[in-house]
Amino acid sequence: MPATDPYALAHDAAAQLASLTGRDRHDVAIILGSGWAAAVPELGDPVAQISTTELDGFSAPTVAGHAGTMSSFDIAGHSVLAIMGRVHMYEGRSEHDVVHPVRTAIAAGATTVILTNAAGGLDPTWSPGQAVLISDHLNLTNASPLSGIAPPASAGPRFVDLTDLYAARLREVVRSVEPSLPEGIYAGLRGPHYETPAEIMMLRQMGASLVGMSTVLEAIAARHLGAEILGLSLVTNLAAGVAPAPLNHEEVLEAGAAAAPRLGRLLHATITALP
Ligand code: 8IG
Repeated sequence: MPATDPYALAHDAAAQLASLTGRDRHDVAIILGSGWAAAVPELGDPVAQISTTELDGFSAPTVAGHAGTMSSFDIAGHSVLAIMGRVHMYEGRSEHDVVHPVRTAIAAGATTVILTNAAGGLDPTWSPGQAVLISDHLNLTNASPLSGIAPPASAGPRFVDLTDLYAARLREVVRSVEPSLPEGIYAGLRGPHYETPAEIMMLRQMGASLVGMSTVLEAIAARHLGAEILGLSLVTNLAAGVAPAPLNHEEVLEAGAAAAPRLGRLLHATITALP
């Protein structure tokens, strides 16, 4: 029987990951968002590859563009775990389900967590295909992965500080390989509907320049467990009212597929530049 305590479940999944991949630990984890799958071949030849459903606590994702696989790579002395198959609260999953991949990766040893996503852009000067460093977030999901069952003593206290959540140090590493990348504040909403133009106007006034349906809960859970976080958005559409045309999911997938190889090279170069 899989554990019901989410922290114990992540430890069990990490032990299964180690035995299935033959690797004791991973030190960098990348969560690949929708559209980012095509970035993976740029990371090199995987040392091991498993289906996430082989691990406790993972169930099959339901959204096109989110296949459930984990691939292990060696990049410049780092053991890197690339996780595809994010789940979202709009699929009816709990906040604990949403952050389970991140908790598993950290239980497997990851001290650096790279969270990627596809997002709507609120800056009218951006076009689809623009990559943006996340500098901070607005958690508008009305949820926290630290609610409910108390974290074990081995984790930090649940009243966790979120200053410098998206590490300035890691943003500098990325900019050392790609100086032109802009940064922005990511607003995380539950979705799955996109926003109204009035809501986008509100988010702009709140300081957001990116909007999406993931990342924020994973960032909180990763910080809670002491990992350093890098957030990268791929703008695949301009948000409602910013662009003249209505939004659709196929467009998002197409923009992701077109940009992903370049982003894969960016990830590879960034990990290579990590100390
Ligand atoms: I890709 O415009 C992508 N994901 N909420 N709004 C929200 N999520 C998104 C959007 C968007 N684009």
